[in-house]
Amino acid sequence: MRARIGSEAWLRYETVESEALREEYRNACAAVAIAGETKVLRTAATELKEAMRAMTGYSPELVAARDLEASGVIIGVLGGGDAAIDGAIGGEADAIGDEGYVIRSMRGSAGESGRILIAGKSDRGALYGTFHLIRLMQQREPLGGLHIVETPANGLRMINQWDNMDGSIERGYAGKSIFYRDGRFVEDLTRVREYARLLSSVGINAISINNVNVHREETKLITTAYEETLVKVADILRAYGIGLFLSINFASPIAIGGLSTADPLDPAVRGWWAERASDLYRAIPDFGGFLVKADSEFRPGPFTYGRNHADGANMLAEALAPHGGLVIWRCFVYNCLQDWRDRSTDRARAAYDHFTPLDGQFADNVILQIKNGPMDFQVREPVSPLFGGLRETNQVLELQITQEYTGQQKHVCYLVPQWKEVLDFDTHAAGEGTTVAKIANGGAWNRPYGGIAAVSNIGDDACWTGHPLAQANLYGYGRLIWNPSLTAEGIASEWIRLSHSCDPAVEDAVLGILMNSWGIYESYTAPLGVGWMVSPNHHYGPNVDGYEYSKWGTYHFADCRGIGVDRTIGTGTGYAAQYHSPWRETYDSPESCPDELLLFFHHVPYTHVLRSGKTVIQHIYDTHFEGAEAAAALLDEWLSLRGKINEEDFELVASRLAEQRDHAKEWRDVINTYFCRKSGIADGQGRLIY
Ligand code: GCV
Repeated sequence: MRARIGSEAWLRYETVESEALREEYRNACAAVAIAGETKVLRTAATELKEAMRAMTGYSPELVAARDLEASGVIIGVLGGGDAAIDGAIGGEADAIGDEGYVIRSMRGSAGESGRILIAGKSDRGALYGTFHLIRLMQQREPLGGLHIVETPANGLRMINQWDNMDGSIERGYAGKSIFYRDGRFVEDLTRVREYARLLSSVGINAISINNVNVHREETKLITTAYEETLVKVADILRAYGIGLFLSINFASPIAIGGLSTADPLDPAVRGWWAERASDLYRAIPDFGGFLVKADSEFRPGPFTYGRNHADGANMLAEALAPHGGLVIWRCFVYNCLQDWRDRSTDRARAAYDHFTPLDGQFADNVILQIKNGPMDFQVREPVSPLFGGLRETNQVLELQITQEYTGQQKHVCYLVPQWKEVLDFDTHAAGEGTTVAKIANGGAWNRPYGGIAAVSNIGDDACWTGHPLAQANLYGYGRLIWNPSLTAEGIASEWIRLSHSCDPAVEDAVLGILMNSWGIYESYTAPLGVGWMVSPNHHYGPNVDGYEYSKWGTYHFADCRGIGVDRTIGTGTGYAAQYHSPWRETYDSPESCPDELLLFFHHVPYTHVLRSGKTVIQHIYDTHFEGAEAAAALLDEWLSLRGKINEEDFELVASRLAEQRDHAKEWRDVINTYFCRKSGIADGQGRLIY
């Protein structure tokens, strides 16, 4: 078992064990040609050459398409001047969209293995096709008779970095930023290039490289002060088909522009943003646009000037439109300081209440970015009702790969099953079948833009993600948003084979750990959808009343009689009414509300009997005991893989799982003790802890 090389993650190219298969790959990829001359096509050819060299010991020659002998691989774009590529796409041009691809094996004459054509309508498509071919070889698949047609389900497939220029990462659990250190860009951008490879290999096509909380120095990223390095970063990303975005500070005209206002309707402010946009596009002609957190968690925004979100977003959109840029405006807006005695104000309602009245008022190049749930990336939340509330506005779904509330990459928590539930959720906004997947990709309402963005989980840590198993979340994110109909199991298995081993024993064991991990994490942390029982600010560890805004807001309302937040239409905050039928009725009644969300929607006595037949208090006790036991079993499962996983990953995962086992016990004891005291009800089996 060889050690991990640097930062390869799932682009791990172990030598193919079977001589016959090595030979097959060498013949199939005897030479590599690109049809057309673009940076991205060159990247594709170089990637394939490198993968071949590492897996077969043979480095295919790079030749012009016209010089390719009978066998080899041609990578190209439709209309790029190569008849074979045009032929390979044939009638499938519509099916592959702008960024999809066709891979086809063409039979050679006797004794020759023939050609493999990787064809896209764009060079990005051809690059994604090349990574697909490499994936097949990493999984030891035969290359004969290929006819693969793929197209991404989402136009925008984005990563958001929450990196600060001092090198820290907000909610980062894997070391320091790979982009910045000590107030400036890092000199050596090698890691940025390696990251671009990883992202591109799973189809990511956009990235914002600074935190949405834009601090003083980062505000200057849109000026010429950082132009030289930004151009270098954009070049690196472009070669992998990834567009560069920046998070901006809405108050920039004041902070760095010498203006006395940032009022979006002020002509001087509009002119200032237009100039910044022109400067950026002069340096980076394919610059993607701005990501904006405004009037949220104390960040500046249009409210200061009596304007609304549409006024703010449209002002930026006007500056970017002449250059083809986008404004991605986040909907994570709520009143942090609401009065806890006022039970009608509800953070969960906020995004819907703020944004649905503005539907149809946003410019065509504005996209609203909506978190998956109405609160903030808890282990369990309902899907944000805002997805069913907008018809005339571009939307993207925001997910969080970094595990802020799901174990901070010390606990294993494979999030793809959670994301699949979100994508599959049927909002019923336009009748049955209006899933979040269809709304996010723009299909439900025929919107020009759509897609998915997620907060990254990487840092400069050797394995990228702190916990080696957390790589599966980054990989899974890319694969799932490319094709939401892939299964969570299928994606996990693929990741295991690429990153660790094709040994079925390894695949079975790691798959079991990953697939059970979300449920296990949920069972020993906050119960039944209530969320938030974390320590203030850093959000790690059990603390029932600890969350920093608990003293102001509706979080769990546990008292001696019961627990949960009444979000019903009749007696509660009315949040349930933000859903279309049948969800509105389903959530509104404790009888029909799914158990796992009961406390999100209802305040019930501890003795309330769940649909499972257990009382709430018994459920809390039991799941916390079971969860802690299951967490301990994860470690035993992993230890059975000694010798089958490379030593470095083996030891690191083992130590993380040991920490998880201990921490799960702490969660169990803190939560169960709290509720035992609060409710005065002992566990039915007498399992009191203190
Ligand atoms: C970047 C949560 C996190 C913040 C984060 C915020 C957001 O509140 O705790 O760290 O800020 O979400 O998504 O803007």
